[in-house]
Amino acid sequence: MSEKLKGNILIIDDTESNIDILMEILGDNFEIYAATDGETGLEIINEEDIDLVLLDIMMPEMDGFEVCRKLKENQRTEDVPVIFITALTDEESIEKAFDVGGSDYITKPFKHKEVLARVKMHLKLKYYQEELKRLASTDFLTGLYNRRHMFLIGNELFEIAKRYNKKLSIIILDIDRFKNINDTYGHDAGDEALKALSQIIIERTRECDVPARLGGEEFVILLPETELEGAKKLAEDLRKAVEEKVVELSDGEKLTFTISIGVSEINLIKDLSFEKALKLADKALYEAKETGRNKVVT
Ligand code: GH3
Ligand code: MG
Ligand code: MG
Ligand code: MG
Repeated sequence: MSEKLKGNILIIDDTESNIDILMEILGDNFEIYAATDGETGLEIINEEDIDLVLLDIMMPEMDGFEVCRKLKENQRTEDVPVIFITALTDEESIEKAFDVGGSDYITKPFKHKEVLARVKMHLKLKYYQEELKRLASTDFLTGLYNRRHMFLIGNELFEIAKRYNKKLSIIILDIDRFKNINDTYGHDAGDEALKALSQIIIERTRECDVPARLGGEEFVILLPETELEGAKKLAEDLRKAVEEKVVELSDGEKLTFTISIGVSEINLIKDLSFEKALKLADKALYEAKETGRNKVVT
């Protein structure tokens, strides 16, 4: 990561002079937001992209413990680190601060360099945590989601679709005669084909779609709020785009290839699980392969 850490820091303290001092310590390195009461602080954190909170404990109306508790209950803000910064030095308060989800505890009067160092450390930790989370759900070669993430989200989307009677379609696709591509042009060329296909998928899917590489040369796209007709249209679009794509290899060779696609819409009554719905799409893919490849079957 870059040497200069960036981040948006929210200071919540009912004493304005405390805010001023903290701003002086942190203002050069970070974007600072400030609130003099918990309610306002929670509003800011819900509206802005806050990376870390410096939180006073003793405040009228809502104290810092309560603010932290509320912040940790909210899925949007639960991962934002909270550093308590307070005049309270008793053990019970320290224990409570960590119990309600605080990441650190600094007592007033504080040392300026220590505040800056701790803030930087917690921002770094947050960055690495996010990076780990991202890596755990990403396919390294293509940048699409990986198999693990697809199943995780697939099961979630399936439950949502069932509960709220929403549409959900599944596209499963596989490169035709991929073994021949590897055998003829080499494994690196095969990888280039996988990346080109992924790019085509990314360009044609929406923000809420879940495009994933299942493994090898097989891909799945989950399409929330999409009926079979819409999914079929996208599938046909992808098939054509791949057919027309010419991949330029590093040695100047030109590579073309095709894909076969199976499509299914989750039938809320018949299908009892996400896995079963996926199997239906897979059956359609198998049929596409059996009946000539480079086609879409539902
Ligand atoms: P079909 O049209 O029936 O799908 O035939 P196919 O040759 O595409 O299918 P098959 O399953 O026989 O071969 C898949 C090949 O994909 C075999 C394997 O070596 C190759 N493969 C799997 N993962 C990767 C990868 O990450 N990169 C490359 N270059 N090849 C891979
Ligand atoms: Mg106070
Ligand atoms: Mg194949
Ligand atoms: Mg395959």
